[in-house]
Amino acid sequence: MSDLVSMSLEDVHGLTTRILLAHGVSQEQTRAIANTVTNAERDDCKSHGLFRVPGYVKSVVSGKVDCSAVPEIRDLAPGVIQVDGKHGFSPLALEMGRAPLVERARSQGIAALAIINAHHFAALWPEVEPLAEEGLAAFAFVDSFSYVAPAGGTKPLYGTNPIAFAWPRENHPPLVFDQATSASARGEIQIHLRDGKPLPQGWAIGPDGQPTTDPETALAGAQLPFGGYKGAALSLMVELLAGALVGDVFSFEATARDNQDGGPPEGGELIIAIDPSRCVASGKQTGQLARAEALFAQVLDQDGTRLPSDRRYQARLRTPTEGITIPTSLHETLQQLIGTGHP
Ligand code: NDP
Ligand code: PYC
Repeated sequence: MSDLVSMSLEDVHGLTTRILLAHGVSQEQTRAIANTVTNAERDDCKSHGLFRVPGYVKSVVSGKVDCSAVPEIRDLAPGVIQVDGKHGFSPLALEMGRAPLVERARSQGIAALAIINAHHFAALWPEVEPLAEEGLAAFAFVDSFSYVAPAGGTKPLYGTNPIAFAWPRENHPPLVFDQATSASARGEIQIHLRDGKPLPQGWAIGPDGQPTTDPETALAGAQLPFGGYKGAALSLMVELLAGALVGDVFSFEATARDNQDGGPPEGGELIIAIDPSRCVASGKQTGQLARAEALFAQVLDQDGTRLPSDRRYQARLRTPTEGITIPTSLHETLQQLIGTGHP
């Protein structure tokens, strides 16, 4: 039997939907998660696609997440909107906050969306790419569980805390980067464990504080920030923005209050959107987007380069017709989740 199962994107969406509905997740939460999972598979983001569905289910079965939650939007200031996820999953909260954020960024020049009380288990580019499609530059920050040692330390404290950024382009999809502030996402280590592969050097240390390439030892120990103290400083910043600033938890607090069901952490998130046309004096437009294109051209002029997000966009061209593959073991797990309604 092949180690891989082929699926169309429609299959991905349908399977995710059936599993979540079978576990009592509301129609609206299900739709938003199924879109997020399908888009991750479409863009070949394997650590945050179907791989995450068993975790979503675990958090429903354990009662950690309110799978019928209806997020609530609050107006905190002319340029600040809050969406309270009401202890549900984050994709619906994000979806509900997007249009008001765009409207405020256009009217104020810059605006922020603070999401609180939401369980985030996804890639971060879906936060910013649609904003750049609306002509805005955007940042997003989210914290998670304590996985990463601070620079010089050996015990997990920070989350893997990704940062995403998007820039609008004319005649191209947006430029987007989305990266953990750790040397790797947690999901990448879990996938190495599943696939029986050693980790690259520099991703983690074991509980004894010594470097390790063994995924199991790494998961029991601590992940390392990327680039030493520089990545650690960015991770600290994410804790402050997605935790303290929006009035939600730090990663170590999310860990302390979690029930260890293997599902997503609950916490906060900050998204900032900026309207480029409001950042220069009227009548003094500098052709910001055209200038950016000149920079991108210089990057691409050098052999061996590519722009961040190009790999995803290449996958996006391919997968609607060619479909995707997942490991047979994951496919079996997912099939069981429809049949039994249990993880
Ligand atoms: P990667 O290191 O795989 O990629 C980071 C970024 O660098 C991407 O935008 C990628 O673009 C770009 N990139 C990669 N190679 C090149 C290159 N040669 N030239 C230019 N750009 C390049 O991501 P991570 O492992 O850090 O994170 C993986 C995912 O995990 C992310 O989506 C992140 O949001 C998610 N995550 C989620 C967390 C959460 O709490 N929800 C926590 C941590 C991570 P491209 O995509 O096109 O390859
Ligand atoms: O892959 O590091 C990760 C992660 C944490 C929460 C969701 N994904």
